[in-house]
Amino acid sequence: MRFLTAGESHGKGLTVLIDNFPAGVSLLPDFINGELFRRQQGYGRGGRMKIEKDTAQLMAGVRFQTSTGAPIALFIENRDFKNWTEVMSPEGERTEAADQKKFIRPRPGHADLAGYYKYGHTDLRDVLERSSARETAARVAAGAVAKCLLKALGIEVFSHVTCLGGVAVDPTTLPDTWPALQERAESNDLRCAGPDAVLDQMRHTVDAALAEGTTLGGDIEVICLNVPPGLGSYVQWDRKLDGQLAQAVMSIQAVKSVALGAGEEGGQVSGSAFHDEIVPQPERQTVYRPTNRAGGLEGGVTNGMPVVVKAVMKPIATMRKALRSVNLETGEEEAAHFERSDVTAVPACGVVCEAMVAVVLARALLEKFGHDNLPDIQAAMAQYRARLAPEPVETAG
Ligand code: EPS
Repeated sequence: MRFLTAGESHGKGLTVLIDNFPAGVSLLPDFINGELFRRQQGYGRGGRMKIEKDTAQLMAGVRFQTSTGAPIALFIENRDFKNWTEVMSPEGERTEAADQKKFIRPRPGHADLAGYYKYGHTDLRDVLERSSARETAARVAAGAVAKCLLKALGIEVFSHVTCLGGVAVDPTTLPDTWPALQERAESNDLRCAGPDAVLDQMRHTVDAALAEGTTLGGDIEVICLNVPPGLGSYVQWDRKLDGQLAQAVMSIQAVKSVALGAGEEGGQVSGSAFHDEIVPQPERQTVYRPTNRAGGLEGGVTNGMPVVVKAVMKPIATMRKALRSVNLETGEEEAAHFERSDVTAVPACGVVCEAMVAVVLARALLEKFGHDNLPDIQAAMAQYRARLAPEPVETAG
């Protein structure tokens, strides 16, 4: 299974094509649109989200809310396009309006300068439009389709924000069960499971950044429950699932760092402190892992513990208080380009991370259990799980 996206931030819309998705999976439009809605929320979003109301039109590969095994196509309209028709028209000639929206002062941290070098664009709008995080709506639609498959196989994926603009949640204050953590994160506009005081501090920090004309990044944790052991492989570098997860999450706009479990601490502690011991659980004739610092993967293979992926999103590169840049036509120093943007999109980025993780897990499951139709996949998975039974006990940590 793979997916591709097409579409510009202020173009007609976003197209998603999902190939090699099995038949027989229930794909409810309300669920897909609910995922798109989740991505549009979040404290610190800018004016654009008041214009858009993302909905995915199911264009192909789905009949009566069930996948047919044919390629799936979805389309998400950009409502804002009606304000940009003269600037973004694929069919018309270049207009004066397009020239007015042209910019040549690359934003540090954005793809502007790199895209200028690579594609030879003389109007950096041609870079901005495709590199924009608007494209993440398409990823979330693909992720929603992947989640439908995961759900049919009993696997759950959710996320929470653990730090925003330097305001970090003390992990000891988080709810102590996964359902409680998920519920707490879904209940607020920061998608954060920390206490109210921390949420207030985060909102205050966002307000201050808005006033100052700057932007904020943050940290996200994605958790996947009931993932069977044995997805991915250690036998070849490109089959390692940890590497595939890292690539998928790192490819999200503005993500600059990805870790699995406690991976970032690995350089600071000894092996005795880092690794998750394997202890017998005789009453269930299986093993128990008292900790999950590996984040559910050892050797690039899932080990039966929750898969935990951590991502860091850098602050958004479009800032009212612009950094130094260069006018690419004159070569003179000028402030970087600014146009309407978000102060932060970290809560939304959590939903995008879930989507990318869901796609990678779905792909790994299909590789292991077959691609054709859901009942066959479920039967293959049940047989595998029966061979392993009883499986390792999932820990909470
Ligand atoms: C983005 C800039 C803003 C964001 C946009 C990503 O858009 P605009 O320039 O139209 O205000 O709102 O995000 C989305 C449209 C979205 O759906 O997430 C950018 O330059 O990356």
